[in-house]
Amino acid sequence: MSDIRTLGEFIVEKQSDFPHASGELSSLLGSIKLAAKIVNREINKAGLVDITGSVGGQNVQGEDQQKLDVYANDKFKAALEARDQVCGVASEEEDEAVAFNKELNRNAKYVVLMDPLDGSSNIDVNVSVGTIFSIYRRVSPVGTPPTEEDFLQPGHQQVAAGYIIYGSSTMLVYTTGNGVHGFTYDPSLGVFCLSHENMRIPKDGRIYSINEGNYIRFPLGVKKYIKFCQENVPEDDRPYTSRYIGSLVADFHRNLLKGGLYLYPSTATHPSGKLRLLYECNPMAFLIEQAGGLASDGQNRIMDLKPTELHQRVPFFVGSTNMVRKVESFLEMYPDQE
Ligand code: P6P
Repeated sequence: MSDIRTLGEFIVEKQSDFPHASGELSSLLGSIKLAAKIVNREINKAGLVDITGSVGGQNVQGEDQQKLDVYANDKFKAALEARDQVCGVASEEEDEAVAFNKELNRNAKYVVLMDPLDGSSNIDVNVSVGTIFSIYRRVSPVGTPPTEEDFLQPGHQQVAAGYIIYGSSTMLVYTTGNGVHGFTYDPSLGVFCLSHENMRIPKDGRIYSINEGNYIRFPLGVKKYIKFCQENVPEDDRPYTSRYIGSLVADFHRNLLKGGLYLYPSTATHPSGKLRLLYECNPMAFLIEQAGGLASDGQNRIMDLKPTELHQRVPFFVGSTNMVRKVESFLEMYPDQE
């Protein structure tokens, strides 16, 4: 029992690593932990009760909202509002940013951006889904409602980011800028236990994750990269393999552990790419850089992009350093859409 280090204990232990540690960020992370347990419980029984399937509504992305999307969004918002560390939230499921109007919340110094249930179209077929979160210190004056500028900060301003993957086991993986740490949920104890301290992604890998159904409209450089992977069977190593789950958190998590590259370039249906900069790409970029990898839009470091809109999309290439650099080199050599 003595070797179990819970997420709560670890956050407090590492609090001193965080500049101006005042316990507020620790408390904020604690609220995310609580919401994750609640959502995990519902996902694990989704097949048994009538909570899967669509609510009939659509979110700002024009995507059918699954009941669990709405449920997860509500639970994370409620947990964040209750702990008084957050003055507002932006979410894939909310058209506009949500300001928390209690006095204590207005005096809070953090904002949170989140995709409460990414990959939710996979719920009904029992494939792993995830929650993605990104935390910034507000730039508007404390004591006032949050402004758009609080939510449109570049990714390098993040103070923390992470995801929960609801898979064969449920894990919470986060960074506060001092490495990436993974915790596996033990439902019998009701705690997240440290299982992956200081996660590092291999500099190179043999797994590429892309929806090849969109091949015909990929940029030429991406087509050339896929051909390189398929034809470049290194003498001294394993050939490349294509692994695509269709759930960013699941593909990202596997590539983080084994080495690999996730690609979502511009396509016919998504000329700017599909992934959202603020609450998918930036948090994943923070995590991958803290784990020794890279995240790019094909030319630029994701975390250097200056956001202009809450739900803006960008092309997204994230994973092992050498693989990101390789696909960037092909995009530079062949910049045109073929
Ligand atoms: P496609 C889920 O909707 C998501 O945002 C990511 O989790 C996933 O990687 C991607 O979109 C899947 O998109 O177009 O391949 O179905």
